[in-house]
Amino acid sequence: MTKTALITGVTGQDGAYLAELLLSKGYTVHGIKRRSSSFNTGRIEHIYQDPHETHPRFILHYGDMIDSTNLLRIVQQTQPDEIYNLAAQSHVGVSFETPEYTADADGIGTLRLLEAIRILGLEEKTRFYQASTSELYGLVQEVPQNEKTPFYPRSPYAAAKLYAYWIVVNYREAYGMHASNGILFNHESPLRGETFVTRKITMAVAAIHLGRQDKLFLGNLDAKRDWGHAREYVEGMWRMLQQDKPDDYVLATGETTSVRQFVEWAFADVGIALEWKGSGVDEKGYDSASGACLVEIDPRYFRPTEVDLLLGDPTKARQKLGWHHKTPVRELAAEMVREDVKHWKAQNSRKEI
Ligand code: NDP
Ligand code: GDR
Repeated sequence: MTKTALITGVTGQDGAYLAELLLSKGYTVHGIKRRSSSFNTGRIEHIYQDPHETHPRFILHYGDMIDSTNLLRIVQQTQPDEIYNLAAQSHVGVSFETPEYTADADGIGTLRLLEAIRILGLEEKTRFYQASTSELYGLVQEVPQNEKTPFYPRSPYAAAKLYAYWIVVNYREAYGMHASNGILFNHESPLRGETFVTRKITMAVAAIHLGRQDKLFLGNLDAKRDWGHAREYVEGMWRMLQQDKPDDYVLATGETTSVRQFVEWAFADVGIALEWKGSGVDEKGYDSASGACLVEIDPRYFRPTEVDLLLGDPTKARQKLGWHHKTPVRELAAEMVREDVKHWKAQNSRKEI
């Protein structure tokens, strides 16, 4: 029997990879997209199916995590076997500027979906995946971080996701729902949003290499993250929902890298050896060959409270789900730079037309 999945946040990085994966497994996939005045389906263009086709397997619905009437109706219409709740205001820095909205969409939005399942009497049928995050660990208390490490959120985003994490655990225990939290450490790809640090770096490095941009402005260079490849992480999400029992799992690589190191790698991939001079907000990165200043610090990108170090321990996922990451972070950086060079070249040739 074909399974039916509903993905919230289908237009995002993970939504696009997950939709592709589930379609390849024969699922019928429903996705929720937000109404926007500009085009927001670029990442799923390649799997888009005309709704006029007979029996389309990929179907989009307008919706929003802050509208429970709409979520209820979509769950009722689609009767999903699996819901993947990926929709969120997912930018940590932006959550300091839009804290109430972030709490509503990321925290209460999760409750709205769980309630939709309950109101419709789908507790037995519908399995639920929640996009939880390593940001829950926040202030470093223990390294590496695993499923038992205490949480200490350091942003409105992380506080909203903390509520979502616990309401998922509570609905699992209270109503016997098959609801699981994937505590995912950072995962990136050429589809990564352009304001997250890895993609911001690779886009800028590619643009500098092609002479389209002079300089890259960044915030905290010393933050360390456990970066994996998004395509591999969506496979882990799916595996969580195929288990007989719901549970919570960390997905991570078990390696951590500083923002500074990632910047050096990205420049090295276009043949530039970066040299740092100065300190604090006056630190700058120079092309060691030409002496040109390529990286500067802009304190605007500092966060009021920072998460200094994330390093995950994926042992439980390896043992119970048979999941492990494959792409080393160095290779991930190279792939992102390569794709962004192609991206800007395509823009150039479009300009010439
Ligand atoms: P993205 O920011 O790329 O995608 C977020 C998605 O949510 C987009 O489709 C966005 O729509 C949608 N969205 C935002 N607000 C709403 C709303 N109010 N109603 C409906 N849809 C909304 O995130 P990722 O794909 O990187 O991450 C997926 C999930 O996993 C998120 O919940 C994120 O917080 C979480 N996460 C991500 C990690 C990572 O490293 N990538 C690590 C751990 C957790 P639109 O395209 O219109 O903006
Ligand atoms: P993060 O990702 O906050 O870990 O959240 P992001 O890439 O935004 O930041 C990583 C680290 O880089 C530092 N940094 C900068 N960050 C951005 N965005 N822009 C800059 O210019 C910059 N300079 C330095 C940050 O301070 C931070 O320390 C991501 C999101 O996908 C969340 O949704 C997800 O839950 C977590 O990963 C796990």
